[in-house]
Amino acid sequence: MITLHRFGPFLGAPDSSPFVIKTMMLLKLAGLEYRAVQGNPLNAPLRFLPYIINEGVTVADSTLIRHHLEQKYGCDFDASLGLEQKAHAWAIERMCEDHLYFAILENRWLDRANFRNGVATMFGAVPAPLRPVARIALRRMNAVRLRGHGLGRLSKAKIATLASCDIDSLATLLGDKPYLMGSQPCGADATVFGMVASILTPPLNSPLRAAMGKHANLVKYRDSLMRQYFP
Ligand SMILES: N[C@@H](CCC(=O)N[C@@H](CS)C(=O)NCC(=O)O)C(=O)O
Repeated sequence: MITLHRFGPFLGAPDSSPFVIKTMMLLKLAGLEYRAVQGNPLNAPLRFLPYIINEGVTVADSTLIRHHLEQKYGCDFDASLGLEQKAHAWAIERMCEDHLYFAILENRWLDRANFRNGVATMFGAVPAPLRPVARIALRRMNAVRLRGHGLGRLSKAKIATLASCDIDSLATLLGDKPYLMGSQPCGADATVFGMVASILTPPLNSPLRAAMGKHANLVKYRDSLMRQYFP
């Protein structure tokens, strides 16, 4: 049995982390049963969620979890893709995880109202007296992470402009296909769905949500994959 350490459902989305949503979807695509438990990033191997424990083996990082599933269970998430499509899929994943994600992070953690109405409500696993300190510590940690990445050094307006380039590209790449690469879901759908659902679903006031909401195909994609994988 695979144990997935995750945060938990978040304002209508399957989890507060797009990387956890990605991992859940990969497990579903692979047809593998798993048990989801409340994770604590402070005890996690990389101080991040998700991580899994599978027959005594701990694997952290959603992409390394994917590699582990491929190696251990022989699942091929990209069986329907040619080499060039696999390269596109990888590039799209990197755009989402290493760029767009940081705009989500800024919007959720640094915007005061979104922080209060969103991630600040996710500290139920922390003992009540420690919650205020944990909130401040994690908010600071994410501010440092954003600055280290570089996106956090830009103004809110510039972050929104750059994130919109990602969002518009995703909409163009998806086109009118049911999945990112065609009529079959592939590994990158797990990443893209994680990001799209994380931006569109929580009712937070966000320029990213507004930009994505203008793309009917991304909204349809979120609705359709949500129905299929997270009914
Ligand atoms: N590269 C990692 C990124 C994971 C990540 O950034 N997780 C965030 C949540 S989205 C986290 O656990 N942050 C620590 C925290 O919120 O305390 C992956 O693919 O799993």
